[in-house]
Amino acid sequence: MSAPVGIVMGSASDRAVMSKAEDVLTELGVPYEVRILSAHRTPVELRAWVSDSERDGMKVFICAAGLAAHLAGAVAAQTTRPVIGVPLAAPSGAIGGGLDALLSTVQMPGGIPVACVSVGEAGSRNAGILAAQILATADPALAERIRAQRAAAAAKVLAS
Ligand code: RP5
Repeated sequence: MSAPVGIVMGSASDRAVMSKAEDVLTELGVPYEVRILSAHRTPVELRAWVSDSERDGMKVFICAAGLAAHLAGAVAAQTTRPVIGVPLAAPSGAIGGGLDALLSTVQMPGGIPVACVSVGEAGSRNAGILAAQILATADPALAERIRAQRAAAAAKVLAS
């Protein structure tokens, strides 16, 4: 049995940013699995992981990469489960701020959707929340935890 959410990233260098997605899923009580697999460097292993995970019950895939960020698209090509793409600003990127990864992730051809969130840490956190929201359509207790988390965030803003 797979965890309901899979977080896959192209490199260990992506892990610090993707810890935001892990944190929010932990806060919401959603189990997840983390893998480092690359659309370009490990395409065979990536394909096997998506196929095995879908077979074993994974419901949502979060895919994060920098540079020519084809990871989310490569996963989406192999599953009909929802795929969330997180573009990252790779330190080695020559195009500033992750614009390369943003365009690579968001510009999917018709028929193979990727839900692309914002670049970097905000996108990482939002990817975790969005994955939880997808699961919450069939889980009222999780939906309530998401509502409570959002209310707490609003209260924090109003108190500042
Ligand atoms: C991408 O290339 C990874 O997702 C990472 O953001 C970027 C740089 O990877 P490393 O060279 O640090 O392994 O595939």
